Amino acid sequence: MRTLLAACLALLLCGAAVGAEERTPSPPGAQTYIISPHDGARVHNPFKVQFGLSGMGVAPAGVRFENTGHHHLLIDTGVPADLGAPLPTSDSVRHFGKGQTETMLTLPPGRHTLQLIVGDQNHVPLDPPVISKKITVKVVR
Ligand SMILES: [Cu+2]
Repeated sequence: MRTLLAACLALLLCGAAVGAEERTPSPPGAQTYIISPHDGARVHNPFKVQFGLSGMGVAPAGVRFENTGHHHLLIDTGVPADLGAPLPTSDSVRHFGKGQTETMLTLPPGRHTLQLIVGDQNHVPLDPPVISKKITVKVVR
C-alpha cells in the first residue's frame, strides 16, 4: 500500500513536471508552406498571402484536436528562439486563431520576409516544429 501511494505520488509529480513543458507532437511529415505569393514576387498593396498545410489539419485556437494547429505568419522576423512558449502577438507575429488559411497584407514598400509556423491550441509551436521556408517579397507600392 505504501509503495502504491509512493508510486502514485511520483507519477503525479512527474506528470505535472512533464505537463509544464509538454509540446503538442506534430504528425510525421507535416509541412506548411506559403502557396502565394511565390518567393521573390513583386507585389502591390494590399496583397493576399495563402497558407498551405499538408499532413495535418487546421483547427481554431482553443480547440484541442489531434494533429491540428493554426497558422502564424512571421513578417520580417525569424522563428522565436524559445519554441516551448506561446508565440507572442505583434505586428510581426500574426495569429490566425480562427483557422484562417489566407490573409490580406499591406506592408511598406520594399523587401519583406514572410514565414509560417504552426501553433497548437495554446499558440505553442508543435514538436518537431512545423515551419515553412522563409520567402522574400518586394512590395512595389
Ligand atoms: Cu496563435
